[in-house]
Amino acid sequence: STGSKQYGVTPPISTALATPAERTLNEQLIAELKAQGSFESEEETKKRVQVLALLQELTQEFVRIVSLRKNMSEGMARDAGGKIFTYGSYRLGVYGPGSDIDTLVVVPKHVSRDDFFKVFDELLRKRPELEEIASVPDAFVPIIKLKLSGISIDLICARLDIPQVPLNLTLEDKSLLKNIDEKDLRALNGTRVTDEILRLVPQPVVFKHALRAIKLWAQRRAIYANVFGFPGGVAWAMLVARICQLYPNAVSATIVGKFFNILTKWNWPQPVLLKPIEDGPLQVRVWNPRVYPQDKGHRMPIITPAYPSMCATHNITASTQKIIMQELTRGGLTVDEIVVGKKKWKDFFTRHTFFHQYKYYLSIVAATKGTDEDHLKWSGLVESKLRLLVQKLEVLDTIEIAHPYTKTFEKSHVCSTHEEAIRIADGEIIPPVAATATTTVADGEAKTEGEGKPDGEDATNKTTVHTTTLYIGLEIKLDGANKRLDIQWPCQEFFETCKNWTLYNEEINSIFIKNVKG
Ligand code: 3AT
Ligand code: MN
Ligand code: MN
Repeated sequence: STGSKQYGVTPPISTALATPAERTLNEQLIAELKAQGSFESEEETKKRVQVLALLQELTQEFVRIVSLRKNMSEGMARDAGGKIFTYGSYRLGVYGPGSDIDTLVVVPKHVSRDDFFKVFDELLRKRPELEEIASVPDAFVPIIKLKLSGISIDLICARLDIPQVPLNLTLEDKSLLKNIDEKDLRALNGTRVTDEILRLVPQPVVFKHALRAIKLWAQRRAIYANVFGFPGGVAWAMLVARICQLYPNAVSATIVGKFFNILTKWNWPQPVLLKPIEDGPLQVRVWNPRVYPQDKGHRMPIITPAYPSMCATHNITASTQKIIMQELTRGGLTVDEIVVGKKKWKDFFTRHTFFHQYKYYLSIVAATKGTDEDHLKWSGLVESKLRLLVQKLEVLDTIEIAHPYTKTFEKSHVCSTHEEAIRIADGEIIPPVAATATTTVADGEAKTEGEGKPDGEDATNKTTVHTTTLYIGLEIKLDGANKRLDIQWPCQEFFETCKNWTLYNEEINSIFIKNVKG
């Protein structure tokens, strides 16, 4: 039992301990998660701990070197400290064999982000464990992506307005956010939110196993993707955390059952909160639907617990809300059948049927005649705008649901003639990214198929065209006055939005939309 402390903004619904039947169901759930490959081996986890220990050592070395260069004494330079924190799936305890470690380096005020990209970068490059490294100092959140001993690391840095960063520092105190810039604030946010979520759940292990189950379920049902208008990892984590607060003594399998029970009946747009929203010392916006019309428009608000609180689900549209609600209903019914012994947990994780569900699909293709890097930027832009197309489609009288698929299909074509390249980039030749490809695509990541590295030896005379294809399933209602489906206008507007991108170059970037029958 978890005692009498109240977690969350209301008292619990039930403080009952698990029954023997619930314990059995819970063991079966964890066995199924194991069978599905959700957990990595103890050995691999040990390696993560070692890599993190190395990163902690390098962080202190980094701060020491920079401090000495600023004329501090050896003693002061050591005391300046430096500490790493984690966020993302590793911190939440829901990482699998392929997960990265999302790591934050916190440094005192005399160490700059510039130092991070020069001095820390250099220290990393000297390490024999280093396998890959790529710095992106001008990103929204500046980042060094690297691989150490086979483990991918997303490394970000935050500078605090304090002279020393000791090993016992926590990031809980919001006054630490004073006098730091926006990039530092963003870098701190991931850890502050995950730490707070973990502090706000009564039994972290119960939370972690339940979240693993919900995360795998959401991925299999193709409703895990923040950019495309579904909840992302942090939002799913907060939903599970809220259920844990309401049933503080339950086991994970019970939490999963209650998850559907509560969320299918939730009075949206009432927000899901893990604690009361706090005011703070900064001139930054805190989510507040009474003040901001934009916030009032959020359909399924799930609010981050750390100051400054934000809505993690502002991307949800009318269509994606319907799809999420349908999936919550299906999930709930499946768990009910599992409880009475009619189904197994395996059935709960059954894959979606997106490509068999609709009569009409749109395929949206972003193409680049250029390098991988050129294409990554253009396809990223188009992906980030897809939900705007969804919103323009779903308001039409003829469209009931515009359902965005949560994965992309990538292709590279080495064209022997310039004409061929132009025809592919203009959508005349539809690249062979048939909808059936989905059966070969694994969870989590988009799969790159096809011709392999285009920058081969005799690529000099050839033009490479990269394409990214996205899909939207359309549920249409043609009745009475609405006899014809006309999507000209939404598509045109979408093209214009994409082409308004500051880096858009009509010589290399193109976009087109095709109708595909189911
Ligand atoms: P994996 O187990 O790594 O697949 P994860 O939940 O850790 O799952 P990520 O490593 O992709 O997923 O992301 C971890 C966090 O980093 C989630 C979010 O707070 C932040 N993040 C990731 N991508 C972006 C992005 N493009 N913009 C802003 N924040 C991001
Ligand atoms: Mn991660
Ligand atoms: Mn990451």
